[in-house]
Amino acid sequence: MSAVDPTGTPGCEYQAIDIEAYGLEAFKSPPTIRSSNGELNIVLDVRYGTYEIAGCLVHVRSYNGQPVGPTLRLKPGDTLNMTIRNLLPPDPDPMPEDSNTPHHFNTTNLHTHGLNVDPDGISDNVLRKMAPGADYQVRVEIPEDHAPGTFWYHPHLHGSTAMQVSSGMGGALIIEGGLDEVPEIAAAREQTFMFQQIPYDDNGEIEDFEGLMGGKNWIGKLKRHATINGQLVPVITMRPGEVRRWRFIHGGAKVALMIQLEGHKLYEIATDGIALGKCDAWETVVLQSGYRSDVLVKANPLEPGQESAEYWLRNEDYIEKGVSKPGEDSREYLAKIVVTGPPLDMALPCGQGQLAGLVPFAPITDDEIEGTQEVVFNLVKTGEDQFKFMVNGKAFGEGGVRKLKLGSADEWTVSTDIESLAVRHPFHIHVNPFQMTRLDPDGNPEIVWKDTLIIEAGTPQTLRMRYVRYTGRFVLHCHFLDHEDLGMMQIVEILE
Ligand SMILES: [Cu+2]
Repeated sequence: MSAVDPTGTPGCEYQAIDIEAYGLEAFKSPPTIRSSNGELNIVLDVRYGTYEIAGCLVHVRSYNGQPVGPTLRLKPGDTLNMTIRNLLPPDPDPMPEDSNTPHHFNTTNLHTHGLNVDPDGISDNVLRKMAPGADYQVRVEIPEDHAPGTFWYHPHLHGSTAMQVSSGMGGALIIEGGLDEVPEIAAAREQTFMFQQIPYDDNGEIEDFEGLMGGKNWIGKLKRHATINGQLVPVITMRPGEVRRWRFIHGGAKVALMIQLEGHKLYEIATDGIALGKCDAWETVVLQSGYRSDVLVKANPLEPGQESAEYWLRNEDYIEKGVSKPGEDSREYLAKIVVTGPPLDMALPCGQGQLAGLVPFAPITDDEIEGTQEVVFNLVKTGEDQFKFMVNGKAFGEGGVRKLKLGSADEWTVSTDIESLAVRHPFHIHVNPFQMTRLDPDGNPEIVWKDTLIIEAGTPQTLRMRYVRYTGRFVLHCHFLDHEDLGMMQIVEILE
């Protein structure tokens, strides 16, 4: 298409998006599919979808032809049975000599991000390949005592991960229970936000890997706008005093979201799906690619005589970087909250100790630590515009399987190599989450559980991880998914 139409398709130009013209419609949730009788059976089509984003008719790889996959809701003990029908055309490219050259954008697989499930066989096996033109079964057994929370699914095949996830292939995967049963939270309406950053070109396509590279491209050249469940700046209507539970998922490729709701605190109750055991009242919740955050929000009362009030859910990052100016570039705006109607007096479960019993894991104590693990992300310039992406000095496939012992726990140090190109990389590991210490909004240290964590250059992070339930091979990697396809990934193997 681009060969015959070098000027692009009308509506898809690289220009600031008018949210008044293309956004501000009522918030829509993706279709939701619930398990019943212990099973959730779903057919997921992997195919090109054609749909509109901000006046551009995009034509990109998708789940079911939609900008976001269906939300899957299961309970601990359930089985997720998926049939992945890969309806994409055959891969036109031969297998490259170096597997760290992005390739085979039409071959896929499936990862359940954040779940503690079997990484082998037809379960959460990211080493599987699902070539176009066939159906594939995925069967994920969720353990009876799995932590409830907000997780997500997306493709994870080395070579095509960034292309497919950037194109919008991802959906929420919710394990019910835990926080959901706290009376104040059960009473609150729940909404799931899949944040995406779809980097379509001026033809509405995503075919060029280079176009995915770098946050600068997204912010600078493309001028695209983050979407929520495929919508541009949706409108959420709440009653004064109403409490909502929002499940935030950063299903985007790259650029951080620094989320604020004007005039309101965001009461974080879970990080990467895992209950915090308290409410952290933040001004700003930072989401990096792959992160989740569950927050409660309580709508402000109206002033006497006031009929409604409007508040923007904003991305502070765009204002700080000076790329978005109110009234000119709308990218700071993520959603609009309209508070109207008769008041409600809903409670937040944020008093002393109300959520304390809900943390699903015991802290990993000093006594439990058996050994140490070190992860270093290296990004080395190898020539003009050529880089090598590595973990501990080795690109993916160059060897270096990390072996861990089932039932043990280690302390991990994760850093980025500042001798090479010092950039930040989000660390993500499959199968088992990790414990880390962060500062809460009052500046006091608190233990949280996560599966994805940004590692700033020059700031190593110390994490603790215990390896439970499953042996087998899986991966750790940088969750800038282009970096992953380019080699910043390592095989991990848990042995008896
Ligand atoms: Cu990286």
